[in-house]
Amino acid sequence: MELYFSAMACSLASRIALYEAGGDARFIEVDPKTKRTLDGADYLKIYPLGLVPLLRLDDGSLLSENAAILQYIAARYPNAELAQYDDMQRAPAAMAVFHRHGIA
Ligand SMILES: N[C@@H](CCC(=O)N[C@@H](CS)C(=O)NCC(=O)O)C(=O)O
Repeated sequence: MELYFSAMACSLASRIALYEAGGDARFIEVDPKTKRTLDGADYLKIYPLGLVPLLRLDDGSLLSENAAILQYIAARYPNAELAQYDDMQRAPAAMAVFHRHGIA
């Protein structure tokens, strides 16, 4: 799995979650101005919107949006206890994530 991120950007949330979960991920930095990764790859060919974060799963699927990536990481690594699975605890956590990212 690979997480595309930029320094000092909102992708830090997904990066921290992956660290906390102990996920086996490669972290690939994207320069937000040039839209190139540090090894020179054209990020726009990977993700035409050019935004971070972007998570590439081992099967090649791409996930964007912090709110979606955070939920994916929490579900994939339940032992890290990043999310609550009781309905009345999960709903307020979802509200916090969606509000934080301007969805609600
Ligand atoms: N709603 C998206 C926002 C993604 C986003 O806007 N990322 C910013 C960094 S915080 C970005 O890639 N900006 C580069 C640009 O606008 O060119 C999310 O939460 O993942």
